[in-house]
Amino acid sequence: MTQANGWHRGISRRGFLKGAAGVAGLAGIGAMATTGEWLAPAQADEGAASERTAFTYHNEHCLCNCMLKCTVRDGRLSIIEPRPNDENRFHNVCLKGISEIQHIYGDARLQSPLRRVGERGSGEFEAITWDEAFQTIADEFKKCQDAYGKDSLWIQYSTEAQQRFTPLLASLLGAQAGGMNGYDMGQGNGQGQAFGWDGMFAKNTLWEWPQAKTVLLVNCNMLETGMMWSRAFFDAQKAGTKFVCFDPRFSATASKSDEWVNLKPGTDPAMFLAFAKHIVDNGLYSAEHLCAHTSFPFLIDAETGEVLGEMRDSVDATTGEPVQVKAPFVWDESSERAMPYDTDGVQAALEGTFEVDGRTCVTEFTRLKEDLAEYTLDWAEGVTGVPAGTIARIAEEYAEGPSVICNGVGGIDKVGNNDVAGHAYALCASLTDNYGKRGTGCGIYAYHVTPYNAMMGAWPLPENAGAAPSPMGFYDMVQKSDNVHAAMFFGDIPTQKAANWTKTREWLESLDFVCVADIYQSSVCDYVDLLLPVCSKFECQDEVGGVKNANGYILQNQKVLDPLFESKSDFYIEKGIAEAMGIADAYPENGEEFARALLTSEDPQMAGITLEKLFEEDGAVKLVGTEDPLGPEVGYELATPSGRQEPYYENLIEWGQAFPKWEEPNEIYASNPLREKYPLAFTQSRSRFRVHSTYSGAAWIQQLFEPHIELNPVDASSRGLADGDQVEAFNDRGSFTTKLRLNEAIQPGSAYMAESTYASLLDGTMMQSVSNDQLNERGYALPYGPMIPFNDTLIEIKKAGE
Ligand SMILES: Nc1nc2c(c(=O)[nH]1)N[C@H]1C(S)=C(S)[C@@H](COP(=O)(O)OP(=O)(O)OC[C@H]3O[C@@H](n4cnc5c(=O)[nH]c(N)nc54)[C@H](O)[C@@H]3O)O[C@H]1N2
Ligand SMILES: Nc1nc2c(c(=O)[nH]1)N[C@H]1C(S)=C(S)[C@@H](COP(=O)(O)OP(=O)(O)OC[C@H]3O[C@@H](n4cnc5c(=O)[nH]c(N)nc54)[C@H](O)[C@@H]3O)O[C@H]1N2
Ligand code: SF4
Ligand SMILES: [Mo]
Repeated sequence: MTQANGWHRGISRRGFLKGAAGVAGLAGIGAMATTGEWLAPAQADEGAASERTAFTYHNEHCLCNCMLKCTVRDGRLSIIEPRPNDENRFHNVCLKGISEIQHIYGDARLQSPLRRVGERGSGEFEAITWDEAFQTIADEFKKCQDAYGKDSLWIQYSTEAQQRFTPLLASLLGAQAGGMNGYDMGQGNGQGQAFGWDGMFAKNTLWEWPQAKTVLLVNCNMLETGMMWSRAFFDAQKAGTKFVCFDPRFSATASKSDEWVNLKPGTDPAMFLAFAKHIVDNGLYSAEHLCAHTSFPFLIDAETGEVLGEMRDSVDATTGEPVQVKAPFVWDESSERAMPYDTDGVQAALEGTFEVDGRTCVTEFTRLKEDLAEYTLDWAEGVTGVPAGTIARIAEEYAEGPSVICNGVGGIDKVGNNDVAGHAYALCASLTDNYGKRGTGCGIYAYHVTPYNAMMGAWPLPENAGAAPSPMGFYDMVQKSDNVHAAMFFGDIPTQKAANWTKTREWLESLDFVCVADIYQSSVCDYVDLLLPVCSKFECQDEVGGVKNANGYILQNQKVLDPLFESKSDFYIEKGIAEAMGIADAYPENGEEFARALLTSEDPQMAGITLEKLFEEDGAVKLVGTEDPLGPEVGYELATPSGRQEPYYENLIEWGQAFPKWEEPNEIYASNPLREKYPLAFTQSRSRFRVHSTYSGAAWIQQLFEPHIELNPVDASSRGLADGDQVEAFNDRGSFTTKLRLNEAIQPGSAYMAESTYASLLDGTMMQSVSNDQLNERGYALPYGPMIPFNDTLIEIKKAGE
């Protein structure tokens, strides 16, 4: 494992250590340089060695939040195992968790504060003291905000970097703290409106799958991406639930499902539009359900699509402000006139054309039938590559119910037409009465393990504190002009939260100052001015390093070890900067004071959960009153304006998407002339061996999983490529180099890679160089904004160096 040396380009790690000599907190650094130096003696010393245990939680971003019991022997973290738990569902650990006993001591750690001495991108740094680092940051932040205003500073956290204490610095400095994410809400953008969602997840949980007859897994590899919740899949399968996995790759989840539907990438909307047509054409719906619980009988202007109705006074649920809400009309069959849908005794017509006040109107259902006309089974076979008979059969099984559509957030979520897919799922669920009852549902389930969330307390900030609003997400900021002149990132945001690395790199170079705080030497490190070493979740300065709410518990991050090398926690890094800026008074004294503030809450679910109780109960206390793993039944009363399922989106008429309408992906569509140059649709998704880039530099994990791109053997042989070749993947945006692996599980005409890995493991290149950054304009009209079309990317592959 030569990563640290490779990355530092000739300045050896020993050189850094010498440079940093004399810095407080350096204790023990020489002795713990590599795993090899400590593992054998630590084992040999068993028994004689001092031993203690402590408890912490692990990663958020693998969506598992395992509770861990850690054994420290002779000052070394030596054993990681699941924290004993009566509830089997939460008694978990994976290989990544166990391997932390090597990873946290590994060469990929950032060890001391480093200041860039060469050009940006040269990777040349010198070690400096924490005092120097804090003063430099304070000076640069002040310079920037004095010259360009408070919002010219951008301070943003990766998800994984905000799992201990709430970040405060952006709020205290009035800096921008990051806008919309641009990922993971693509299908949700099209799905949520029908059911009045306010977030990413389905309203019920995956524990009720045994009550479903069929679960459709779409763009979802949950057996790797929600590993610990695999038991919900297998328990339901044992109980007789049929799992159908829609994936252009024979994924781990496809391999365990009852049926695998091998559709072409980016074609999910076509699949589900054909489902809807088949359901409607064959009467696989209950007219009674449609009239009672959905908007299908609502009247719309036949020409404009506008929903007819009367305006009523109401109150906005979030702001409490008075608002006017439209009460839609239906056609009452007994009186033969239009009237509000909620009129007592109204007999709504499901279909028909009517004259209302001189306007020709149709019901939403009548419009749906017209809109679906072209989406025949044969058409869908042509687009998706799945036989028409298979599409028809699965649509019938789904319609019979109770059925679930469980979408992940990979695949199409990162393709331009993602919201159309989500909208089409919602349409199918609503048509077939597969929403609102136990064993039914639609949305993100695979990581939705508990419906219970606690409202935790907060550290009180000065009255005028608050982050500046971010007018755009990171993905936009790197492309458009804005007022940002300096930035600080906790984690590897610049390489992950925008596609097309060349543009991001240019943007980074345009800044006056960039600082990154991370545990590991991620790909972005070479391109910044200052690097700060963060300690892992196993290390704390105080006895408590964080508290959080996950999996229906309050979890505690206890000190397992003192911070390794010269690292500090994110909290103490923020506080150090605040001290240098003269605003440290606004911070809690220490972790204990911060934790107590977060545990002070009016939420009855948190009654009696104190810091002492968390220590007594080994770092995890279940929220009060959350015994039922299924959660409350969703019911038909939804937070939509009418309280019904509303799959017709009046606000999207101007986009031609009132009902979902097939739209090609942005780049990977079959007839794109660019395919002649770049014939491979390139999907990136997650792997059980990593949490995004994390574990890229974990030596033990690397023995099992090296960075590589996968191709079907057919595509490899037509290019003269063999398994194990070093290859270059490229398009007009850029290129990267990696190892090729042949895999029959990959559809011909596509390429696959697990995101993300360090540039140092890709010969200094970046996978993000090729990804598509062209946003779909419609995204700005949708609740969660535009999505980055990472997977809507065409590439070609050749042998490296040719
Ligand atoms: N090309 C391409 N790009 C993608 C995707 C894709 O499919 N293709 N997927 C996108 C998706 S869905 C997501 S969610 C994002 C995720 O990408 P990120 O948001 O970057 O992922 P995270 O896991 O939140 O953060 C990982 C980073 O935080 C660091 N870190 C971990 N713990 C801590 C800590 O306690 N403190 C600090 N300071 N740092 C810490 C890790 O070392 C690593 O650098 O990537 C997106 N980018
Ligand atoms: N171990 C681990 N778990 C994680 C993470 C991690 O980094 N590591 N990250 C978490 C995060 S932030 C996210 S966003 C989730 C994502 O996890 P998932 O929601 O499971 O998404 P992916 O694994 O990206 O992709 C799911 C599947 O979609 C398939 N796919 C690709 N294109 C298409 C398509 O056009 N149509 C269909 N139907 N399928 C397609 C891919 O082959 C893949 O098997 O994972 C989370 N869980
Ligand atoms: S990385 Fe593994 S051990 Fe850690 S939280 Fe995720 S699933 Fe659990
Ligand atoms: Mo994600």
